[in-house]
Amino acid sequence: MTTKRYSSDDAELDAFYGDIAARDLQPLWEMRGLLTKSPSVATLPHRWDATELNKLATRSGELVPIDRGGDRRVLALSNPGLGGAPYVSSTLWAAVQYLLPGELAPAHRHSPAALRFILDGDGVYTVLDGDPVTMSKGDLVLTPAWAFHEHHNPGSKPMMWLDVLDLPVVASLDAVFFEEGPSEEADQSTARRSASERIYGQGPGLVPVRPDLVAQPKAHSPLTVYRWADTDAALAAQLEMNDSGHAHLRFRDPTRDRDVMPTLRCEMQRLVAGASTPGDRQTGSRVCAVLSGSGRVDIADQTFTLAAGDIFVVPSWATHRLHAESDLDIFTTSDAPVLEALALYRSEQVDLA
Ligand code: GTQ
Ligand code: FE2
Repeated sequence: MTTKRYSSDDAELDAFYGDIAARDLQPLWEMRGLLTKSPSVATLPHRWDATELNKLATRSGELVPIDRGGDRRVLALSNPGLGGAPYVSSTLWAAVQYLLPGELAPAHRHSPAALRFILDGDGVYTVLDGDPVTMSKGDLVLTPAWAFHEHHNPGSKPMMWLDVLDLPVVASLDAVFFEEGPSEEADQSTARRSASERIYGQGPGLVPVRPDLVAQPKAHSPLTVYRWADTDAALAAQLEMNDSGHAHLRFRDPTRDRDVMPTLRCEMQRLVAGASTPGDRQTGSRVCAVLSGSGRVDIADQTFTLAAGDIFVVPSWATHRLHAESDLDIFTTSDAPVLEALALYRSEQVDLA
């Protein structure tokens, strides 16, 4: 018997509770907080400060060789509400990864999907199933589930970036698989543009017809990198089209009506100085990162100041509102496609003072 034993002041009922516990059974009628009116969420609103993240990542580079633990030098953002779990929310892993000049984080693949958002710097390239993709400030790089990936820093300066994975979702479904890659010396070629971009990222609405270039249908976008120049232009163009001072766009699979990956939604927002977003809340959790600018975010009953490089988490169903002090660019990723696929997605605007 390892299950919880309920107790009662009534001796007969108490004996009954002993007997059912001995058979690994529990009485629903004694349970509280199972079917709550609205989500009961352990994940807490939290913001990690850019200056601290940079300092601590730099120290990890001085102290820890790349080959210790998963061949990645990664600091996981651990949500203070999750009892020490290395998860930024109940459904998302978020981390900063740090790679020194000359280092290689060797190839592996896993069933959890990942993405990288580059908050600063350049010089690193990642190889996705053989396709080298350079990483620079503002770029979004996908690492779809089960794609081999390795990171190279052939440059002269260290680089840090944000990783987000759907690991807690996949782990809770007992579906984590991992495999090391072939250990032969990796291809050092740094193609200026990945094959993925040359085939699927050449222009809006343009897709290949030649059968030798059309990608096999996969569960994710065939475009694996979304360049900052394109995102920046799209945000600027939206701002020209309305006077709200708020641009908001979503990264999509260019060939199908869906998000970039089956478990992760990616969006970018720009607020001009002085602008605010309408308040909102949604089921599922969001991880946001400040690419540039300053301001603040209200999450539930807390307010956090925001500066470039800060990373914060918005728990499920927590109200959320952004305010820009200077022009503010914010990347957001969430588990929304998972909730949508299961018909559990809810969102609404909320009037916040
Ligand atoms: O870069 O391959 O933050 O496998 C966590 C797990 C990064 C990676 C993480 C990973 C990686
Ligand atoms: Fe990985």
